[in-house]
Amino acid sequence: MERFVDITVVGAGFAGMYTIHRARQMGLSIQVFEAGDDVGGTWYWNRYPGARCDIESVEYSYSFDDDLQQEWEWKERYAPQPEILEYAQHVADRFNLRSDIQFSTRVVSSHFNESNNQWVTTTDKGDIVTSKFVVFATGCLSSANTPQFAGATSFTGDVYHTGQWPHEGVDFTGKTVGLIGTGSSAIQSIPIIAAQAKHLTVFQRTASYSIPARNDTIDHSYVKDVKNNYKQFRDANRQQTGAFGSNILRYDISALSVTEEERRAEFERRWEQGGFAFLSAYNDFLLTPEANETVAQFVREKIFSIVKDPATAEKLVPQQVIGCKRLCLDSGYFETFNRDNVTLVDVASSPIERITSGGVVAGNVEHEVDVLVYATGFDAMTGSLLKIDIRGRQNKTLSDAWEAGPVTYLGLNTAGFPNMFMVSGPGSPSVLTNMIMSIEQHVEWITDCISHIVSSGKATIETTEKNQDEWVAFVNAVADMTLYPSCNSWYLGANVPGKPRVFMPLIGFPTYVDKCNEVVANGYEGFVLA
Ligand code: N01
Repeated sequence: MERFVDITVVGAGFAGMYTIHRARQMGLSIQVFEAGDDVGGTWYWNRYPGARCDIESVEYSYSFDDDLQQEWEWKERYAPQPEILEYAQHVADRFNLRSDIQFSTRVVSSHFNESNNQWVTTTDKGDIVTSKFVVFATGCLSSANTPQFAGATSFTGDVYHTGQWPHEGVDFTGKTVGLIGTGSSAIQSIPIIAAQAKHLTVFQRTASYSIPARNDTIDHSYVKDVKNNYKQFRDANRQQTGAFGSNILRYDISALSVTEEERRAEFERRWEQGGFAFLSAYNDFLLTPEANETVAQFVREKIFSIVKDPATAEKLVPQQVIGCKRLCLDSGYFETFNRDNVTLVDVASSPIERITSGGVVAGNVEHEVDVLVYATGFDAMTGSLLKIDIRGRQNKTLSDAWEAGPVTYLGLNTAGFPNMFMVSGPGSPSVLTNMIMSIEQHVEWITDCISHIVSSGKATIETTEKNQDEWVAFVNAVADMTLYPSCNSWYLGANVPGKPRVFMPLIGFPTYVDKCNEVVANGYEGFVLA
């Protein structure tokens, strides 16, 4: 296919889907390419057992259409992956989005042609599309990270990655399974795999803090209340740092300003309640090590009280700051280590040396397994962008422009790449928020901007190096006011060997939105419109 459109979009997850809807409303032509064979993005790929969102269903959903949010009925407090995928498919049907999406097609390159200010995008199916604008809706957690262990290809059993799970599912019955990683994906899948497998060996490099999710069927009277006031509910959520949880009780006081007894009673209440409310009791958990330690210690004691074998409990107890890696929510994670068929191997003290044809070698011990599951996360925020050969002015690649780490203005655009936008790019709040709220805000900003460029007869919009350097410095200065940079998280790129360490997401959704609106009110301040 060779054609010209106003906007080429890469990705048909929640960001790409909403971009189609907005572009149509503005009378702009659009071509979306999607590697999967249906919509859903992260919820299309992450089909591992137990995959579930940990933002409540009534919040983790589009707000742009009131009829849509009124008619859709969530079944559980936290929607499981199949339900979210079904929701994405429903939206695609309802707004007839698929007609602008070419599925099973991976974008290979996107080059800016300076002679006519157009982008030329090519795909692995031989398509060539020319467009005035290109929007990368490629997702923050979409490029699976598989560590390159020596001997990995010699393994003769089945190998899976949680982020690229087979559509037909996996039956672990009777299998001896090895699972590498103990992040959110692992913590959700381990209890289910353990219940099915003959034996499960978990290879843990860093112990994770996890809070009970207390998932349940949805409370219909709560949903009714939300739906009666959905707009106010969404507006209130947009005023929260993470764009969710306006219904969470927060005390605007230090954890250290109350007695230990009061604090423990509060933590206990929140542990029973489940979910992210746990880290919201006081206002300084992520600001001072002393406040953080109060809650970290509470969780450590909970782990000791749940896990019966003291040596295993000792290994499962995290030492880092709580919340500086993303907090996990679980359904019976620590309890799983009380099962006879589950073994925990610490690979921090004795790293995985190699994979053999039938096992994993760590600390000179070969752990025999016949199935291997990588729950090793993602090359987050930049991985999917940098896999595409993106070139801006003077044929400069995005990889070169981001050699020392991603540089963007507002997480929306990079200097030297005119008319190119990223949805929830590095430098925007994205992964520290309810992603769908962030996606809606970005897609609306981007499509409004495109509409403005088109109607004002301008050829290009792009930021400058000075603006983006100042923005990256600002994002990092905000992070440095908190405890976030204190551990090796994927927010910093620390999980991928060789990846430059830059704190990528911006903390604080409401102030970010104000800044984006101010930029527009000041005639796209910080961008050059030519
Ligand atoms: O990935 P992760 P994830 N040797 O990067 C380990 C979102 N999400 O897929 O911590 C040994 O968190 C690594 O160890 P370490 C959510 O934002 C949301 O679980 O780097 N181990 C870690 O334990 C989440 O944060 C939901 O020392 C190695 C694990 O692999 C994000 O996605 C559900 C290793 C990777 O954990 C990513 O979560 C799932 C090595 N060489 C995901 N390399 C919900 O909404 C890596 N590891 C609930």
